[in-house]
Amino acid sequence: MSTLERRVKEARKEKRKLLWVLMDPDKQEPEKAGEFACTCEKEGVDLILVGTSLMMEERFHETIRVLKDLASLPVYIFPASSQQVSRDADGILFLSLVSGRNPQFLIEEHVRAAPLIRKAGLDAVPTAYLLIDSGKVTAVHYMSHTLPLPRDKEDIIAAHAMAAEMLGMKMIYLEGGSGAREAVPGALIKAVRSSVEIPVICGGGIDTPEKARLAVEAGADIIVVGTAFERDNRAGHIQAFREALG
Ligand code: 1GP
Repeated sequence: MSTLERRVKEARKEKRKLLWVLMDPDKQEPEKAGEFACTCEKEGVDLILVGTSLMMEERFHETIRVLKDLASLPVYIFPASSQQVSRDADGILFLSLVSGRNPQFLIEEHVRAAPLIRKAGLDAVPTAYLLIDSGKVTAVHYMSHTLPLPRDKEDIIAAHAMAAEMLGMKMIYLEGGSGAREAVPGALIKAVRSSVEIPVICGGGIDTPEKARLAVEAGADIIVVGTAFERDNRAGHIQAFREALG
């Protein structure tokens, strides 16, 4: 079992919901990201994900280094491609875009990344990534050349989650896409939660503490927030999300 799975398992046993923050190296300087990580740590954030759908700046590695230097939170890569592997991170969500049918994100990038991940000694967590339609074309929808799952087709989405669990994946990531207009609906989170045993991560468009609360009440174990903290990264704002998770 990976280190991250063990941590999440413990939290679930204690009925503690987790708050993960997504940092995009394209959107801020490494030093700023480092300062923000320190605030996150003080406010009870559990983990930092680092990822970007394009990598327009050359500061992916530098950002991870600074985050690890300045804060002691675990830093995991949330990769968009096999080029996003850094030996300074603690681990990586080894994502399969199972909502789509593009072999590049079902096996191709994995084959390219696997030797690099092994060499870097990263904690790799096989994670099923399910992109859910959120009312607009998001970066991941466009860049991955895959169709998101229709948000009202709970049975089809639950079947994807079941298949991922049967294939041995260790977490489900229900994703509305960064900056999604609408977060993943509670009824859908419930449907997935009741279909699988493995932890459910939920992100995309969770831009208020209320939305975070609704997602965990519906059964999400982990909430990922990115855009809302890019807009306002003050301690009080993070605290409000933390409190919403109970
Ligand atoms: C994106 O789920 C994450 O992959 C975070 O989404 O930026 O909308 O918070 P937001």
